[in-house]
Amino acid sequence: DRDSGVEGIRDRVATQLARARQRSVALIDAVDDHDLVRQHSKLMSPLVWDLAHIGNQEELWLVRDVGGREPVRQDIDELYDAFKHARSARPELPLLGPAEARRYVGEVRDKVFDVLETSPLEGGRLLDGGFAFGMIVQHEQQHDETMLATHQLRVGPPVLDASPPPRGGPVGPAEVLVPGGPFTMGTSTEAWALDNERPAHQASTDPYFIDTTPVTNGAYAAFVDDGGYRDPRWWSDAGWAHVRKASLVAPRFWVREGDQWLRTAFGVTAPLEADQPVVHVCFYEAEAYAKWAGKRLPTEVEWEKAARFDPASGRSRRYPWGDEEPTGAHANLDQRHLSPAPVGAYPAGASPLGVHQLIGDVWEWTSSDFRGYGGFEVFPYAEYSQVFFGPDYKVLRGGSFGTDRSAVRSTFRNWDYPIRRQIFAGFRCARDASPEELA
Ligand code: AVJ
Ligand code: FE
Repeated sequence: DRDSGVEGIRDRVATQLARARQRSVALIDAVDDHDLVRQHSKLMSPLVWDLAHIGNQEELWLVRDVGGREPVRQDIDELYDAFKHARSARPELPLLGPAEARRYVGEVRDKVFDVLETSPLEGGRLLDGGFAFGMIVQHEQQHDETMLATHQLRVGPPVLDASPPPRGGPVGPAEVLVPGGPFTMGTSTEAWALDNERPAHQASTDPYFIDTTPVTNGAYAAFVDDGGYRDPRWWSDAGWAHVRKASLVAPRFWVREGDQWLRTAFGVTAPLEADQPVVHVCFYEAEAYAKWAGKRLPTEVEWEKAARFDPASGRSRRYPWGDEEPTGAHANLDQRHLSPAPVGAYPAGASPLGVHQLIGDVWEWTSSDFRGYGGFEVFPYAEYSQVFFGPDYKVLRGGSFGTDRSAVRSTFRNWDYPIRRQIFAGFRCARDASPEELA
C-alpha cells in the first residue's frame, strides 16, 4: 500500500520538503539583497543567515549523517551553528551572500532528494526511519516562522501578501469545565514528534475551567484602558520589574491614535480588530491580564488536556478535532493569512468540550517552565531541547497563523523567555473550579 508503506513516507517527505522550500523562497524573495543582509532587530538574525542555516542543518543531518555523503561546505559549519554566535552578532560574520546562500541551499537540496530516493527509511537507527527528514522539514518551517517574525519587525512598505482571515462566529459559553482525572500526555507513537514531546505518560489534573477562545484584542484593550500597565496589583514581581524597565504600555505593534488603538502588521497600520486574538504579548503581560480578569494562565498539562482529551472515549487525540491532519477548515496555520482569525472562525476545529482555536492563530503562553517529561531521552541532539530545560523558559502551545501544519500538533511544545514578544504569541485564561461549581 503506497500510502502507508515506505513509498508513502518517501512521497510525504518529498512533498513536505518542497512545501517548506517554497515558503522559504517566498520569504527570502520578498525583499532585496540589502534587506536580506540587514539586521531588522537585535532579536533576529539577518534573513540570509536563516536561509543558509536551514541549508547547513539539512546538510549536517541528511547529506552527511543519513546519506553518509561527503560534506558540501564543511568550512561554513561554524558560521551557521546557532550556539556559536548570538543573533545580534550575526550581521558582522563573513556570511554567504544572498546569491551564494541560494546556490548553497539548492545544491544541498539536490543531494537530499538523491539520499531520499536511495534511503531505506525503515529499520536500523531511528534516524534512518524517516524521522531525520521530518525533523529537517520542521526545522525549515520553524525558521520560516522566525523569518516571518523578522518581516513583522522590518520597517517599510508591505511586501508579503495573503488573503484576510475568515469571519468569526459563535463560540458558545466563554469557558468550559474540564473534568479532573488522568489522561495521556505526550506521545511515543507520533512519527515526527520531537524529543521533548516524548514519551507518552499519564498526567492528571483537578477539574478546571478553561476559556473557549484565546483572549481577544478587545478584551485586552479593556485591561490596557483600565490602567492595567500602571497597577502593580496585577503583575508578578518579575513582571512588574520588567514592565517598568522596558516601559511597556500595550502589546508590541499597538499604536495609539487619539482615543483609538491601531495595530501595525507587516507594514500595514489599521484599526485594532476587536474580535481577533491578541498577539505579540509577553508571558508577563499574559499573566497580568489573567490576574486582572480574576483568572490565571493554564498549566501546560491543562492546555494539553483541553486540546487532546476526549471525555467520551477517555482517549487522547492528535488534535482537538480528532486524529485527521489539519486542513484550512480546522485551523489558521501555514501563513495562509497574515493575522490571527476572529474567534469562532474555525468551528470544525473545536474540541469535544467546545474549546476553539487551540491550534493555530496564536501561540499560547502557559504557566509552566520548560522541562523534560519523566523518561525523556535526548534525540537526536541535546541542543534541540535539553539545554533549554529549567526555569528560564516558559512553554507555549498550539502554533500560530505563521506555523506550518507539519510543525505543530497537540503534543508540540515551544518555549521562550517570559519577556519575548516578537513571536506570534497570545494566550487564553483558565481558573480553578470551586467546590460549589462542582457540586
Ligand atoms: C522551538 C522555536 C524555540 O527557533 O529556537 C530552530 C526551534 N531549534 N533551530 C528556535 C529551532 C533549532 C526553536 N524553537
Ligand atoms: Fe535552527
